[in-house]
Amino acid sequence: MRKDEQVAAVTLLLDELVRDYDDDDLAIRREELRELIRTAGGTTVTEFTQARRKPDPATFVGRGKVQEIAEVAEDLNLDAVVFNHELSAGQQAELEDMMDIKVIDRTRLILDIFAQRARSKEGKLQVELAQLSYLLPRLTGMGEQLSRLAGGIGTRGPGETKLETDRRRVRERMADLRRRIADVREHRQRVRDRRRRRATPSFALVGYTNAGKSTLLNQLTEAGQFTEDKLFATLDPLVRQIDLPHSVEACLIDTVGFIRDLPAQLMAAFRATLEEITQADYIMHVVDISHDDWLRQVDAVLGVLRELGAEEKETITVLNKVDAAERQPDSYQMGQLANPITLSALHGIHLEELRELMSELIQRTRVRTTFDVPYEKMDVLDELHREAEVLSEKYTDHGVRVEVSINESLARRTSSRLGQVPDDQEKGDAQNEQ
Ligand SMILES: Nc1nc2c(ncn2[C@@H]2O[C@H](COP(=O)(O)OP(=O)(O)OP(=O)(O)O)[C@@H](O)[C@H]2O)c(=O)[nH]1
Ligand SMILES: [Mg+2]
Repeated sequence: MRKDEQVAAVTLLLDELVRDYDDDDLAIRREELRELIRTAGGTTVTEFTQARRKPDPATFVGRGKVQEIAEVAEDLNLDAVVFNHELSAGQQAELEDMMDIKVIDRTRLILDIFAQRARSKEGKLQVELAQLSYLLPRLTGMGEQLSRLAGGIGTRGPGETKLETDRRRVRERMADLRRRIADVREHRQRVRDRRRRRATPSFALVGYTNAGKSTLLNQLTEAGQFTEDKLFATLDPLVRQIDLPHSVEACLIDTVGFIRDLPAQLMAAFRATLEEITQADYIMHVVDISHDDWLRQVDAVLGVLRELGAEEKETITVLNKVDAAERQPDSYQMGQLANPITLSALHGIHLEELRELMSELIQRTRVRTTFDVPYEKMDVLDELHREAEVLSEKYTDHGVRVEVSINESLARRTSSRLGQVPDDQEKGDAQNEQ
Protein backbone atom coordinates (compact mmCIF):
# COMPACT_ATOMS: atom_id res chain seq x y z
CA MET A 1 0.00 0.00 0.00
CA ARG A 2 1.23 3.48 -0.82
CA LYS A 3 0.93 6.39 1.59
CA ASP A 4 -2.32 8.34 1.59
CA GLU A 5 -4.29 5.71 -0.24
CA GLN A 6 -8.03 5.82 0.30
CA VAL A 7 -9.37 2.35 0.78
CA ALA A 8 -12.43 0.27 1.51
CA ALA A 9 -11.94 -2.30 4.28
CA VAL A 10 -13.73 -5.63 3.98
CA THR A 11 -14.18 -8.05 6.87
CA LEU A 12 -15.95 -11.34 6.62
CA LEU A 13 -17.35 -13.03 9.67
CA LEU A 14 -17.08 -16.72 9.05
CA ASP A 15 -19.01 -19.37 10.91
CA GLU A 16 -15.85 -21.32 11.51
CA LEU A 17 -14.37 -18.31 13.31
CA VAL A 18 -17.50 -17.33 15.15
CA ARG A 19 -18.15 -20.53 17.00
CA ASP A 20 -16.04 -19.69 20.06
CA TYR A 21 -16.46 -15.98 19.99
CA ASP A 22 -18.95 -13.39 21.12
CA ASP A 23 -20.64 -10.60 19.18
CA ASP A 24 -17.85 -8.12 19.75
CA ASP A 25 -15.55 -10.15 17.62
CA LEU A 26 -16.53 -8.55 14.35
CA ALA A 27 -16.12 -5.03 15.75
CA ILE A 28 -12.69 -5.91 17.13
CA ARG A 29 -11.54 -7.47 13.88
CA ARG A 30 -12.69 -4.38 11.97
CA GLU A 31 -10.91 -2.10 14.40
CA GLU A 32 -7.70 -4.08 13.99
CA LEU A 33 -7.92 -3.85 10.20
CA ARG A 34 -8.38 -0.07 10.43
CA GLU A 35 -5.29 0.09 12.65
CA LEU A 36 -3.28 -1.96 10.16
CA ILE A 37 -4.39 0.31 7.31
CA ARG A 38 -3.55 3.42 9.34
CA THR A 39 -0.13 2.01 10.20
CA ALA A 40 0.50 1.29 6.51
CA GLY A 41 -0.28 4.94 5.76
CA GLY A 42 -3.72 4.49 4.26
CA THR A 43 -7.13 5.78 5.25
CA THR A 44 -10.23 3.67 5.67
CA VAL A 45 -12.97 5.59 3.90
CA THR A 46 -15.66 2.97 4.03
CA GLU A 47 -16.17 -0.51 5.45
CA PHE A 48 -18.00 -3.62 4.42
CA THR A 49 -18.79 -6.64 6.50
CA GLN A 50 -20.53 -9.83 5.74
CA ALA A 51 -21.38 -13.02 7.53
CA ARG A 52 -20.97 -16.23 5.58
CA ARG A 53 -20.83 -19.89 6.44
CA LYS A 54 -17.60 -20.17 4.49
CA PRO A 55 -15.69 -18.10 1.94
CA ASP A 56 -16.80 -18.23 -1.68
CA PRO A 57 -14.10 -20.18 -3.53
CA ALA A 58 -13.99 -17.74 -6.45
CA THR A 59 -14.78 -14.31 -4.98
CA PHE A 60 -14.34 -14.84 -1.23
CA VAL A 61 -17.30 -12.60 -0.30
CA GLY A 62 -19.72 -13.70 -3.02
CA ARG A 63 -20.63 -12.03 -6.32
CA GLY A 64 -23.40 -9.79 -5.00
CA LYS A 65 -21.12 -8.27 -2.38
CA VAL A 66 -18.33 -7.78 -4.89
CA GLN A 67 -20.71 -5.84 -7.10
CA GLU A 68 -21.75 -3.65 -4.19
CA ILE A 69 -18.16 -2.92 -3.17
CA ALA A 70 -17.15 -2.16 -6.75
CA GLU A 71 -19.90 0.42 -7.13
CA VAL A 72 -19.04 2.21 -3.90
CA ALA A 73 -15.33 2.10 -4.71
CA GLU A 74 -16.00 3.73 -8.04
CA ASP A 75 -18.29 6.40 -6.55
CA LEU A 76 -15.76 7.30 -3.89
CA ASN A 77 -12.85 7.06 -6.31
CA LEU A 78 -10.93 4.70 -3.99
CA ASP A 79 -7.40 3.44 -4.58
CA ALA A 80 -7.76 -0.07 -3.23
CA VAL A 81 -9.98 -2.58 -1.48
CA VAL A 82 -8.40 -4.26 1.53
CA PHE A 83 -9.56 -7.68 2.74
CA ASN A 84 -9.13 -8.69 6.36
CA HIS A 85 -8.15 -12.24 5.34
CA GLU A 86 -5.64 -14.05 3.22
CA LEU A 87 -6.99 -14.50 -0.30
CA SER A 88 -5.90 -17.24 -2.66
CA ALA A 89 -4.09 -16.19 -5.82
CA GLY A 90 -7.21 -17.09 -7.81
CA GLN A 91 -9.55 -15.08 -5.60
CA GLN A 92 -7.33 -12.05 -5.75
CA ALA A 93 -7.10 -12.14 -9.56
CA GLU A 94 -10.85 -12.70 -9.87
CA LEU A 95 -11.64 -9.81 -7.53
CA GLU A 96 -9.31 -7.38 -9.29
CA ASP A 97 -10.82 -8.43 -12.56
CA MET A 98 -14.40 -7.97 -11.41
CA MET A 99 -13.90 -4.70 -9.54
CA ASP A 100 -11.17 -3.18 -11.69
CA ILE A 101 -9.34 -1.88 -8.62
CA LYS A 102 -6.27 -2.93 -6.64
CA VAL A 103 -7.06 -5.67 -4.11
CA ILE A 104 -4.87 -6.04 -1.03
CA ASP A 105 -5.27 -8.96 1.36
CA ARG A 106 -4.38 -8.98 5.04
CA THR A 107 -1.10 -10.81 4.52
CA ARG A 108 0.02 -8.36 1.85
CA LEU A 109 -0.95 -5.45 4.10
CA ILE A 110 1.12 -6.78 7.00
CA LEU A 111 4.02 -7.47 4.64
CA ASP A 112 3.78 -3.87 3.36
CA ILE A 113 3.97 -2.56 6.92
CA PHE A 114 6.98 -4.72 7.67
CA ALA A 115 8.62 -3.51 4.45
CA GLN A 116 8.08 0.12 5.42
CA ARG A 117 9.38 -0.50 8.91
CA ALA A 118 12.43 -2.61 8.18
CA ARG A 119 15.59 -0.64 8.96
CA SER A 120 18.34 -3.15 9.61
CA LYS A 121 19.96 -5.34 6.98
CA GLU A 122 18.55 -8.41 8.72
CA GLY A 123 15.04 -7.00 8.81
CA LYS A 124 15.14 -6.05 5.15
CA LEU A 125 16.39 -9.47 4.03
CA GLN A 126 13.72 -11.25 6.04
CA VAL A 127 10.93 -9.02 4.77
CA GLU A 128 12.00 -9.47 1.17
CA LEU A 129 12.05 -13.23 1.60
CA ALA A 130 8.56 -13.16 3.08
CA GLN A 131 7.34 -10.96 0.23
CA LEU A 132 8.75 -13.26 -2.41
CA SER A 133 7.32 -16.39 -0.85
CA TYR A 134 3.97 -14.61 -0.81
CA LEU A 135 4.44 -13.61 -4.43
CA LEU A 136 5.62 -16.91 -5.87
CA PRO A 137 2.27 -18.73 -5.97
CA ARG A 138 0.60 -15.55 -7.20
CA LEU A 139 2.80 -14.99 -10.21
CA THR A 140 0.38 -16.13 -12.88
CA GLY A 141 -0.67 -13.22 -15.02
CA MET A 142 1.56 -10.74 -13.23
CA GLY A 143 4.26 -10.78 -15.91
CA GLU A 144 4.51 -7.06 -16.43
CA GLN A 145 4.87 -6.09 -12.81
CA LEU A 146 7.30 -8.82 -12.06
CA SER A 147 9.92 -8.03 -14.65
CA ARG A 148 10.39 -4.81 -12.72
CA LEU A 149 10.70 -6.65 -9.46
CA ALA A 150 12.98 -9.46 -10.53
CA GLY A 151 15.42 -7.41 -12.54
CA GLY A 152 16.64 -7.40 -16.14
CA ILE A 153 15.28 -9.13 -19.22
CA GLY A 154 16.87 -11.41 -21.74
CA THR A 155 17.84 -14.15 -19.32
CA ARG A 156 15.17 -16.53 -20.52
CA GLY A 157 16.44 -19.95 -21.59
CA PRO A 158 15.27 -21.68 -24.78
CA GLY A 159 11.73 -22.97 -24.62
CA GLU A 160 10.87 -21.27 -21.35
CA THR A 161 7.75 -19.20 -21.05
CA LYS A 162 7.90 -15.81 -19.42
CA LEU A 163 6.16 -17.18 -16.35
CA GLU A 164 8.68 -19.96 -15.93
CA THR A 165 11.54 -17.49 -16.22
CA ASP A 166 9.95 -15.22 -13.68
CA ARG A 167 9.39 -18.08 -11.27
CA ARG A 168 12.93 -19.24 -11.71
CA ARG A 169 14.26 -15.76 -11.02
CA VAL A 170 12.17 -15.39 -7.89
CA ARG A 171 13.36 -18.76 -6.64
CA GLU A 172 16.97 -17.83 -7.28
CA ARG A 173 16.57 -14.60 -5.39
CA MET A 174 14.89 -16.46 -2.53
CA ALA A 175 17.77 -18.93 -2.36
CA ASP A 176 20.19 -16.01 -2.28
CA LEU A 177 18.22 -14.34 0.52
CA ARG A 178 18.11 -17.56 2.52
CA ARG A 179 21.88 -17.85 2.29
CA ARG A 180 22.33 -14.29 3.48
CA ILE A 181 19.84 -14.77 6.31
CA ALA A 182 21.73 -17.91 7.33
CA ASP A 183 24.84 -15.74 7.75
CA VAL A 184 22.86 -13.36 9.92
CA ARG A 185 21.63 -16.26 12.02
CA GLU A 186 25.15 -17.47 12.56
CA HIS A 187 26.19 -14.02 13.64
CA ARG A 188 23.26 -13.83 16.07
CA GLN A 189 24.19 -17.22 17.46
CA ARG A 190 27.75 -16.04 18.09
CA VAL A 191 26.47 -12.95 19.90
CA ARG A 192 24.15 -15.12 22.00
CA ASP A 193 27.00 -17.47 22.84
CA ARG A 194 29.02 -14.53 24.12
CA ARG A 195 26.08 -13.42 26.20
CA ARG A 196 25.71 -16.90 27.67
CA ARG A 197 29.35 -17.03 28.46
CA ARG A 198 28.71 -14.16 30.81
CA ALA A 199 26.12 -16.39 32.48
CA THR A 200 23.38 -13.83 32.15
CA PRO A 201 19.84 -15.23 32.21
CA SER A 202 17.73 -13.72 29.47
CA PHE A 203 14.10 -12.65 29.24
CA ALA A 204 12.50 -12.33 25.81
CA LEU A 205 9.81 -9.65 25.71
CA VAL A 206 6.93 -11.04 23.71
CA GLY A 207 3.38 -9.93 23.19
CA TYR A 208 0.76 -8.65 20.84
CA THR A 209 1.88 -5.72 18.76
CA ASN A 210 1.44 -2.36 20.57
CA ALA A 211 1.23 -4.01 24.02
CA GLY A 212 4.05 -1.84 25.37
CA LYS A 213 7.09 -4.14 25.16
CA SER A 214 9.51 -1.47 24.00
CA THR A 215 8.15 1.04 26.50
CA LEU A 216 8.79 -1.49 29.28
CA LEU A 217 12.32 -2.14 28.03
CA ASN A 218 12.99 1.60 27.99
CA GLN A 219 11.66 2.04 31.51
CA LEU A 220 13.65 -0.84 32.93
CA THR A 221 16.92 -0.18 31.12
CA GLU A 222 16.90 3.28 29.54
CA ALA A 223 17.36 1.59 26.19
CA GLY A 224 15.94 4.42 24.07
CA GLN A 225 14.01 1.94 21.93
CA PHE A 226 11.54 3.45 19.43
CA THR A 227 7.91 3.22 20.56
CA GLU A 228 4.78 4.34 18.81
CA ASP A 229 1.03 3.98 19.04
CA LYS A 230 0.95 2.08 15.76
CA LEU A 231 1.44 -1.58 14.96
CA PHE A 232 4.81 -3.26 14.51
CA ALA A 233 6.96 -0.37 15.74
CA THR A 234 9.72 -2.88 16.51
CA LEU A 235 11.08 -5.37 13.99
CA ASP A 236 14.66 -5.94 15.07
CA PRO A 237 15.68 -7.49 18.35
CA LEU A 238 17.44 -5.31 20.88
CA VAL A 239 19.23 -6.65 23.95
CA ARG A 240 19.87 -4.70 27.16
CA GLN A 241 21.39 -5.62 30.49
CA ILE A 242 19.45 -5.09 33.69
CA ASP A 243 20.50 -5.22 37.34
CA LEU A 244 17.90 -6.86 39.52
CA PRO A 245 17.44 -6.91 43.30
CA HIS A 246 19.53 -9.37 45.36
CA SER A 247 22.56 -8.96 43.05
CA VAL A 248 20.93 -10.83 40.20
CA GLU A 249 21.71 -9.78 36.65
CA ALA A 250 19.69 -10.46 33.54
CA CYS A 251 19.22 -9.25 30.04
CA LEU A 252 16.03 -8.23 28.31
CA ILE A 253 15.43 -8.81 24.63
CA ASP A 254 12.88 -6.69 22.82
CA THR A 255 11.52 -8.11 19.63
CA VAL A 256 8.83 -8.06 16.97
CA GLY A 257 5.20 -8.08 18.12
CA PHE A 258 2.65 -10.72 17.21
CA ILE A 259 -0.79 -10.44 15.70
CA ARG A 260 -3.56 -12.96 15.29
CA ASP A 261 -3.21 -15.06 12.12
CA LEU A 262 0.39 -13.99 11.76
CA PRO A 263 1.24 -14.66 8.10
CA ALA A 264 3.06 -17.95 7.69
CA GLN A 265 5.53 -16.36 5.27
CA LEU A 266 6.58 -13.92 7.97
CA MET A 267 6.96 -16.61 10.60
CA ALA A 268 9.18 -18.57 8.25
CA ALA A 269 11.26 -15.62 7.07
CA PHE A 270 11.72 -14.15 10.56
CA ARG A 271 13.24 -17.28 12.02
CA ALA A 272 16.52 -15.57 12.78
CA THR A 273 14.69 -12.88 14.74
CA LEU A 274 12.29 -15.25 16.43
CA GLU A 275 15.16 -17.43 17.59
CA GLU A 276 15.89 -14.75 20.14
CA ILE A 277 12.68 -15.90 21.77
CA THR A 278 13.22 -19.65 21.53
CA GLN A 279 16.74 -19.30 22.87
CA ALA A 280 15.92 -17.03 25.77
CA ASP A 281 15.78 -18.49 29.27
CA TYR A 282 12.50 -16.83 30.23
CA ILE A 283 9.57 -15.21 28.54
CA MET A 284 8.13 -11.88 29.60
CA HIS A 285 4.70 -11.79 28.04
CA VAL A 286 3.43 -8.20 27.87
CA VAL A 287 -0.33 -7.75 27.60
CA ASP A 288 -2.29 -4.53 27.00
CA ILE A 289 -5.18 -4.93 29.44
CA SER A 290 -6.73 -1.65 28.31
CA HIS A 291 -7.56 -3.35 25.02
CA ASP A 292 -11.09 -4.80 24.86
CA ASP A 293 -9.76 -7.96 23.32
CA TRP A 294 -6.79 -8.61 25.58
CA LEU A 295 -7.84 -12.13 26.53
CA ARG A 296 -7.90 -13.24 22.91
CA GLN A 297 -4.65 -11.45 22.26
CA VAL A 298 -3.14 -13.52 25.05
CA ASP A 299 -4.40 -16.67 23.30
CA ALA A 300 -2.98 -15.53 19.98
CA VAL A 301 0.43 -14.93 21.56
CA LEU A 302 0.40 -18.29 23.37
CA GLY A 303 -0.47 -19.89 20.03
CA VAL A 304 2.57 -18.35 18.36
CA LEU A 305 4.78 -19.39 21.29
CA ARG A 306 3.51 -22.94 20.85
CA GLU A 307 4.35 -22.83 17.15
CA LEU A 308 7.83 -21.64 18.04
CA GLY A 309 8.21 -24.40 20.62
CA ALA A 310 8.68 -21.86 23.43
CA GLU A 311 5.47 -22.49 25.40
CA GLU A 312 7.16 -24.43 28.19
CA LYS A 313 9.48 -21.64 29.20
CA GLU A 314 9.01 -20.05 32.59
CA THR A 315 7.01 -16.91 31.98
CA ILE A 316 6.12 -13.66 33.69
CA THR A 317 2.84 -12.22 32.44
CA VAL A 318 2.96 -8.43 32.54
CA LEU A 319 -0.56 -6.98 32.51
CA ASN A 320 0.37 -3.57 31.20
CA LYS A 321 -1.47 -0.25 30.81
CA VAL A 322 -3.28 -0.68 34.11
CA ASP A 323 -3.61 3.13 34.15
CA ALA A 324 -5.84 3.01 31.07
CA ALA A 325 -7.77 -0.18 31.79
CA GLU A 326 -11.45 0.21 32.61
CA ARG A 327 -11.54 -3.01 34.58
CA GLN A 328 -8.87 -4.84 36.50
CA PRO A 329 -8.39 -8.48 35.54
CA ASP A 330 -10.37 -10.64 37.98
CA SER A 331 -8.85 -13.35 40.12
CA TYR A 332 -10.01 -16.13 37.81
CA GLN A 333 -8.28 -14.48 34.87
CA MET A 334 -5.16 -13.90 36.92
CA GLY A 335 -5.22 -17.55 37.96
CA GLN A 336 -5.00 -18.65 34.33
CA LEU A 337 -1.83 -16.67 33.67
CA ALA A 338 1.76 -17.53 34.48
CA ASN A 339 3.23 -15.31 37.24
CA PRO A 340 0.95 -12.34 36.54
CA ILE A 341 1.69 -8.77 37.59
CA THR A 342 -0.31 -5.65 36.76
CA LEU A 343 1.62 -2.48 36.05
CA SER A 344 2.01 0.55 33.85
CA ALA A 345 5.21 0.69 31.85
CA LEU A 346 4.52 4.22 30.66
CA HIS A 347 3.78 5.67 34.11
CA GLY A 348 6.26 3.55 36.01
CA ILE A 349 3.70 1.85 38.24
CA HIS A 350 4.79 -1.41 39.95
CA LEU A 351 8.11 -1.61 38.13
CA GLU A 352 9.99 -2.33 41.36
CA GLU A 353 7.64 -5.25 41.99
CA LEU A 354 8.38 -6.55 38.49
CA ARG A 355 12.12 -6.37 39.07
CA GLU A 356 11.64 -8.25 42.33
CA LEU A 357 9.56 -10.90 40.54
CA MET A 358 12.21 -11.35 37.84
CA SER A 359 14.93 -11.80 40.42
CA GLU A 360 12.82 -14.24 42.37
CA LEU A 361 12.01 -16.28 39.27
CA ILE A 362 15.66 -16.58 38.31
CA GLN A 363 16.58 -17.74 41.81
CA ARG A 364 13.61 -20.06 42.12
CA THR A 365 14.24 -21.81 38.81
CA ARG A 366 17.78 -22.73 39.62
CA VAL A 367 17.99 -26.46 40.11
CA ARG A 368 20.61 -28.73 41.58
CA THR A 369 21.62 -31.52 39.25
CA THR A 370 24.48 -33.84 38.31
CA PHE A 371 25.95 -34.47 34.87
CA ASP A 372 28.39 -37.09 33.64
CA VAL A 373 30.48 -35.28 31.07
CA PRO A 374 32.57 -37.63 28.90
CA TYR A 375 36.16 -36.59 28.20
CA GLU A 376 35.40 -35.97 24.54
CA LYS A 377 32.85 -33.30 25.51
CA MET A 378 34.95 -31.05 27.68
CA ASP A 379 33.42 -28.00 26.00
CA VAL A 380 30.23 -28.83 27.91
CA LEU A 381 32.19 -28.82 31.16
CA ASP A 382 33.68 -25.46 30.23
CA GLU A 383 30.23 -24.12 29.63
CA LEU A 384 29.02 -25.34 33.02
CA HIS A 385 31.94 -23.59 34.67
CA ARG A 386 31.07 -20.38 32.90
CA GLU A 387 27.31 -20.44 33.34
CA ALA A 388 26.43 -22.47 36.37
CA GLU A 389 27.61 -22.75 39.91
CA VAL A 390 29.74 -25.88 40.12
CA LEU A 391 29.24 -27.54 43.53
CA SER A 392 31.53 -30.53 43.13
CA GLU A 393 33.58 -32.33 40.50
CA LYS A 394 34.82 -35.93 40.41
CA TYR A 395 37.09 -37.39 37.72
CA THR A 396 36.19 -40.96 36.71
CA ASP A 397 37.34 -43.41 34.02
CA HIS A 398 34.83 -42.09 31.50
CA GLY A 399 34.71 -38.43 32.26
CA VAL A 400 33.82 -35.92 34.90
CA ARG A 401 30.88 -36.20 37.27
CA VAL A 402 29.88 -32.65 38.03
CA GLU A 403 27.26 -31.39 40.45
CA VAL A 404 25.86 -27.96 39.65
CA SER A 405 23.29 -25.39 40.67
CA ILE A 406 21.97 -24.33 37.35
CA ASN A 407 19.28 -22.46 35.53
CA GLU A 408 16.55 -24.84 34.38
CA SER A 409 16.72 -24.16 30.70
CA LEU A 410 20.49 -24.49 30.69
CA ALA A 411 20.06 -27.79 32.50
CA ARG A 412 17.77 -28.98 29.71
CA ARG A 413 20.16 -27.75 27.02
CA THR A 414 23.06 -29.46 28.72
CA SER A 415 21.33 -32.78 29.17
CA SER A 416 20.26 -32.85 25.56
CA ARG A 417 23.83 -32.07 24.47
CA LEU A 418 25.00 -34.97 26.60
CA GLY A 419 22.09 -37.22 25.68
CA GLN A 420 21.28 -37.62 29.38
CA VAL A 421 18.16 -37.34 31.43
CA PRO A 422 18.93 -34.92 34.22
CA ASP A 423 18.49 -36.27 37.73
CA ASP A 424 17.37 -34.48 40.89
CA GLN A 425 15.17 -32.39 38.70
CA GLU A 426 11.49 -32.23 39.21
CA LYS A 427 10.31 -29.83 36.60
CA GLY A 428 12.93 -30.30 33.95
CA ASP A 429 12.33 -34.00 33.28
CA ALA A 430 9.13 -33.74 31.31
CA GLN A 431 10.23 -30.91 29.13
CA ASN A 432 11.77 -31.17 25.75
CA GLU A 433 14.80 -29.33 24.55
CA GLN A 434 13.78 -26.34 22.42
N1 LIG B 1 -1.67 4.26 28.76
C1 LIG B 1 -0.55 3.54 28.62
N2 LIG B 1 0.04 3.47 27.41
C2 LIG B 1 1.16 2.72 27.30
C3 LIG B 1 1.71 2.02 28.40
N3 LIG B 1 2.81 1.36 27.98
C4 LIG B 1 2.94 1.65 26.66
N4 LIG B 1 1.97 2.48 26.25
C5 LIG B 1 1.78 3.04 24.88
O1 LIG B 1 1.46 1.99 23.98
C6 LIG B 1 1.98 2.29 22.67
C7 LIG B 1 2.79 1.10 22.16
O2 LIG B 1 3.94 0.97 22.94
P1 LIG B 1 5.23 0.19 22.42
O3 LIG B 1 6.18 0.11 23.57
O4 LIG B 1 5.72 0.75 21.12
O5 LIG B 1 4.57 -1.24 22.15
P2 LIG B 1 5.29 -2.57 21.59
O6 LIG B 1 4.69 -3.71 22.33
O7 LIG B 1 6.76 -2.42 21.63
O8 LIG B 1 4.72 -2.55 20.09
P3 LIG B 1 5.37 -3.18 18.74
O9 LIG B 1 6.83 -2.92 18.73
O10 LIG B 1 4.61 -2.42 17.71
O11 LIG B 1 5.00 -4.62 18.74
C8 LIG B 1 2.81 3.55 22.82
O12 LIG B 1 2.04 4.64 22.37
C9 LIG B 1 3.06 3.64 24.32
O13 LIG B 1 3.22 4.96 24.78
C10 LIG B 1 1.05 2.14 29.68
O14 LIG B 1 1.44 1.58 30.71
N5 LIG B 1 -0.08 2.89 29.71
MG1 LIG C 1 8.15 -2.45 20.17
